[in-house]
Amino acid sequence: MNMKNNKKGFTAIELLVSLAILSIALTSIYSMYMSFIRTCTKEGAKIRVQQNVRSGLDMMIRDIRLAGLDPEGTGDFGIVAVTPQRIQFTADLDMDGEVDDADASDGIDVPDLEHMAYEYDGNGTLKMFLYKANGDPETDEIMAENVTDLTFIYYDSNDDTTSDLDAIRTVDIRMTIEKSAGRDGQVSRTLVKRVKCRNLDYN
Ligand SMILES: [Ca+2]
Ligand SMILES: [Ca+2]
Repeated sequence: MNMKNNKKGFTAIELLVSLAILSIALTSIYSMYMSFIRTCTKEGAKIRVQQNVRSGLDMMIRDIRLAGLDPEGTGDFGIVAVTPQRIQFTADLDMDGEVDDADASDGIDVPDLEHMAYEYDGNGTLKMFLYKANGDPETDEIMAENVTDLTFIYYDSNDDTTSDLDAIRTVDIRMTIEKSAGRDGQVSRTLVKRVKCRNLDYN
C-alpha cells in the first residue's frame, strides 16, 4: 500500500516536472516561432518592395517596347510626346484599329493601356498616366519610388539621338534607384535599359 502511494506520489511529481519542462520548451519554441514569423514578414516586405520596383520598371519597358503597335495599319499609333523625363505613346493592344477610351472605373484592363505615358517627377517617383482616346488624362499610378534619377534618351534608326517623334526607334532608359543596404544605409544603383520599339518601323 505504502509502496503504491509512494509510487503514485512519485508519478505526480514526475508529471509536474514533465509539465514544467514541457511548458518551458513550448514557451521557447513559441518565441522562436514568433521571431521566425517576424523575420519572414520583414524579409517578405523587403522582397515585395524590391519586386514592386522591378515589376514597375519591367512594365514600363514592356509598354514602351509596344509603342506604335498598329496591326491594322491605321497609322494612328506611335509616339505622342517626349521629354527627357517623360514619354507618351499609343499602341493598339486589343488590335481593333482604334485608340480605345481608357476607363479606370471598372479596373485597369488591356484597352485602358492604349494611350499612356511614363513620367519621372524629378522627386523620387516614376508614374504611369493613362489617357482617354481624345488625350484627356484618365488616371495615374505610381510605378516605382526611390528613383533618384531617370532620363529617357531617344535614338533614330541610325542610332543618333533625336527628338523627332516620327524618327524615334530606340529608347534608352537611364535610371538611378536608391536601395536600402541594411546597416550601411542607402546605396545607389544606376541601370541603363535599351528598348527597341520595333513597331515604330512600320509607322
Ligand atoms: Ca484598340
Ligand atoms: Ca477599364
